[in-house]
Amino acid sequence: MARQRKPKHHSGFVTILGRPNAGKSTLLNHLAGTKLAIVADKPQTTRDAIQAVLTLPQAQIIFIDTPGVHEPRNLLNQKMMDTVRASTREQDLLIWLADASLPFAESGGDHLKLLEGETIPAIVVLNKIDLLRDKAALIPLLDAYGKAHPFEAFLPVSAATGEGCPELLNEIVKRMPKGPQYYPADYLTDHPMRFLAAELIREQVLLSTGQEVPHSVAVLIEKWDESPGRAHIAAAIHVEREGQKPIVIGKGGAMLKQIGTAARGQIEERLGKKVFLELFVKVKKQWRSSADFLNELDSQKISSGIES
Ligand SMILES: Nc1nc2c(ncn2[C@@H]2O[C@H](COP(=O)(O)OP(=O)(O)OP(=O)(O)O)[C@@H](O)[C@H]2O)c(=O)[nH]1
Ligand SMILES: [Mg+2]
Repeated sequence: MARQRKPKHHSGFVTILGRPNAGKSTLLNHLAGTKLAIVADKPQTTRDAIQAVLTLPQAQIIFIDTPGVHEPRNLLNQKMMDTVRASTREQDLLIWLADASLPFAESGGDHLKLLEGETIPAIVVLNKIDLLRDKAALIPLLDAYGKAHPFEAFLPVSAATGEGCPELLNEIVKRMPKGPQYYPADYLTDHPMRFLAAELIREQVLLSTGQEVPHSVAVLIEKWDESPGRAHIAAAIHVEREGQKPIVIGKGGAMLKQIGTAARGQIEERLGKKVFLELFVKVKKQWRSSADFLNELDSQKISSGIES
């Protein structure tokens, strides 16, 4: 890890927290200028802490996207909440991201106990302002957040359109301590390509299936053969119940084909080479409560990170 000290250079770690679906991953991707975290209109899409390193001439910011704050119901959920709590430690700034189109409690107000006693500076970012017909709707939210925690700043944004994001980035950079450039300028994330590929496949399953499948899906890469011009990847999409298998496969395999085509395109773009992607659907009963299976999923996160 190259440490380059420049005069007046600032650097720091910024964690993005909030309820599921608030738009944390959308914001991370927007700030990083590239897609590193998957996005879906289903709650609990993100299951891990996802790092995105933004290198500016005067600062380097390491953003951390986290799973949505929720009440854990199984081992996977418990691990997700452990990840959330661990991601609040030793940070320079916490962003509490709230969906501004919802009332205070649903937007995240009910889960602010996570920040109780927290001494790390925190700001509130009200997202999805593109959905508001009248920006005056922000006033009661700002008032309620202001009363609930000593937040240092309040910013309205739309992570989808980018509105308010330059102002947000200014606020963040301003709050970063003086420090070195921790990573080379082309370094993007700590997770390996294998993890991102599995996530991109899972994203397509989430986007293609209804409410009955998302939480039950896990993707394991079973084969990864890369040559200079081509990659051969085989992945297993695990579901929890026999009944979910035909939903993911679709009529005559149509759904699985659609998932594969969309995921392959994105993996090819990231790898910069042709990809042959083989997908299988497997049933692993109650994998969300299996420590062994969750460890296997975790092992996909080990190895070197991605550079641009
Ligand atoms: N209209 C609008 N939709 C948004 C905006 N930001 C995110 N979304 C949508 O909100 C949904 C959830 O976005 P994510 O980025 O996956 O939310 P998240 O907070 O990471 O969710 P979890 O990973 O489940 O905790 C997706 O359908 C996004 O496209 C925004 O600014 N405006
Ligand atoms: Mg997310």
